[in-house]
Amino acid sequence: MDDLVLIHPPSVFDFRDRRQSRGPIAKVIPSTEQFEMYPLGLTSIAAYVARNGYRVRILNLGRRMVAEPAYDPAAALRRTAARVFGIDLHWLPHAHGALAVARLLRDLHPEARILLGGLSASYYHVELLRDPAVDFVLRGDSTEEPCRQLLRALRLGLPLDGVDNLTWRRIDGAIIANPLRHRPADIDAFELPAYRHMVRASLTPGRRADALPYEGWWRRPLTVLLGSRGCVLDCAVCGGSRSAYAAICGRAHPAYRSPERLVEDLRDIRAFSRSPVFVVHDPRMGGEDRTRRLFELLAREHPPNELVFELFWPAGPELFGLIQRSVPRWSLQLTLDSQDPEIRRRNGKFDAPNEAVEATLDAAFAHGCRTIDVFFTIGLPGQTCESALGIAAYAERLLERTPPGCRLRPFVAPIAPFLDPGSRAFEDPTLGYRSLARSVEAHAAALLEPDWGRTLTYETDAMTRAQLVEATYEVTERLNDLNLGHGLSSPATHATVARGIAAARRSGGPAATGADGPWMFAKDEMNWPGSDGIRPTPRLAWIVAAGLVDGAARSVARALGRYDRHVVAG
Ligand code: B12
Repeated sequence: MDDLVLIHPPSVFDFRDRRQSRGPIAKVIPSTEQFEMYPLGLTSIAAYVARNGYRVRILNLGRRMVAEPAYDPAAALRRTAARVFGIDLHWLPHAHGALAVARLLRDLHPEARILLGGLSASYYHVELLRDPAVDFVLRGDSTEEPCRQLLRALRLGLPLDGVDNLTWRRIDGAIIANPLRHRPADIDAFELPAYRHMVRASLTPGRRADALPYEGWWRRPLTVLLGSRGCVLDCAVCGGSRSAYAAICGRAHPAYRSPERLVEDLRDIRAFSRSPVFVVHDPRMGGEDRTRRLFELLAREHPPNELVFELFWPAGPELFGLIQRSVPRWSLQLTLDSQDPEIRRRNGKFDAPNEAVEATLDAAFAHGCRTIDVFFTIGLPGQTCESALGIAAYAERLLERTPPGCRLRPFVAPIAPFLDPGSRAFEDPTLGYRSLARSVEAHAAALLEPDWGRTLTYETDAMTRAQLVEATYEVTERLNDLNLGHGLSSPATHATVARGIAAARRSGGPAATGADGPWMFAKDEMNWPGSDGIRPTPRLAWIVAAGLVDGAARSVARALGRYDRHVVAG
């Protein structure tokens, strides 16, 4: 029996029995509308507790249900034996799936303990504990060590009040929230994400189908470098912002991964992937010294993978020169949100005039940047219909001024399906949002609505839900035309997107766009050139071999009762 099985649920547990039109809610990510990509943190938890001798595995139930129509989740869960089942409720769009899986497991395995975790579970820990299907929530952005503490306490029968960050139910029914003590400033000690663990698990016969992060991961592995936990910005609509992290994770400032450790992570990625690597958060976030050091190390590394950086504020020749000297192939992602600087200021990202935005784009291209993805958002504070529609004209301007041979791709997405709990937009009524769901249960119920307009759980003082939906269609249509006109998408994709939007508009009802119809770009066109997947390398062979040796040593130690000696680094 495993000590811990970490389960990633689909968004809606019985989605296969429903006809729902989810519109654009998952069109800019590798997942389908079931959000079947699991939080990468599951791998760092699994790697950490495994290193301490516990038997742990990941079961991506969502992916299996999406990919295999005959897969029976109830039968699979019945066969799965574990002392503790950990279910992620990281993204709130899993509210329905996570609770349904918890309740099913409670029925199937009444003796097992059920643990939830992730940002949304942390926010809603007390409500979740009121559900008899939930025994524990581990709060915060760093639950690797608290998870070990919990497994240890359960194994040895120790009191639960000693487990950091744990919310639990006392024998008399009282809900106890232990202090959020574990908020490590040093995040170098964890494998983050634990690619070695991921690769080993997805190469292990019998485990592979359960362990894949999403369909097609081996062909096109999306990999990221996670430079920090927490963010310096306080964007109104983000549940991972400075104030949201302070409230939910007790973290007032980001914790940074050292440039040395990030380069080590990159080596692990290179061991199996030649696909582009996404560097999450603006690389300048930790200050000038850290930025210089990172690029100094990258210059020595000379990574063959394309690196894709995010920018949160304007940049110029200084940063781009540094990147150009260090990274042979690089691109940018820029969440500009709106063409209106006043709306950007209110939200808190790219708070700068449009001249500064355009100078940034020019300088990036001048320094060899290959592609710039510009993301626009619908549903921002203070954004009217007119302003939302203005996105298309500005996208056109940016496309027109892109130098020949350079590639800029505009994207638009509504804030959907939910406002992030903990974000200023969710918490502060003066920002102009009316939220139509406050509890986990209300969000779970919203996920059962037949169309995405009715799943939206908010409107703003400038736009109703119907207007948010219509503005999304209109801007998407305009961008669809622009993309075709600028050679960014194929005529076939253009025609399918146009048909999908027209059908969605006409019916406003279920299944109008089809579960997986393309939106703006086909998922294939969104893939970066060079996304050609896996490559076996000596380092990969070494990672696999070291894993086998390690696993054998752990089994022996465990058989001798010698485990959990609080091993931190691997
Ligand atoms: C990187 C990232 C992504 C990556 C995903 C990478 C991945 N697979 O994890 C991409 C770009 C694909 C993405 C997509 C989405 N994201 Co995102 N993402 C982030 C970002 C920028 C950083 C997250 C991070 O640092 N993770 C670090 C890893 C190591 O930790 P972790 O995975 O969070 O896990 C730790 C804890 O959360 C916890 N934990 C997690 N699960 C579990 C389970 C158990 C049992 C336990 C005990 C603990 C636990 O312990 C882990 C280890 O300590 C945050 C913003 C921010 N600043 O935080 C938004 C954020 C998390 N995303 C968000 C959203 C809404 C989404 C989308 C739903 C958006 C959409 N509509 O498309 C999708 C969902 C994707 C899917 N499942 O298919 C919101 C979540 C708000 C909320 N509470 O619901 C955030 C806060 C902000 C935002 N709006 O972007 N995202």
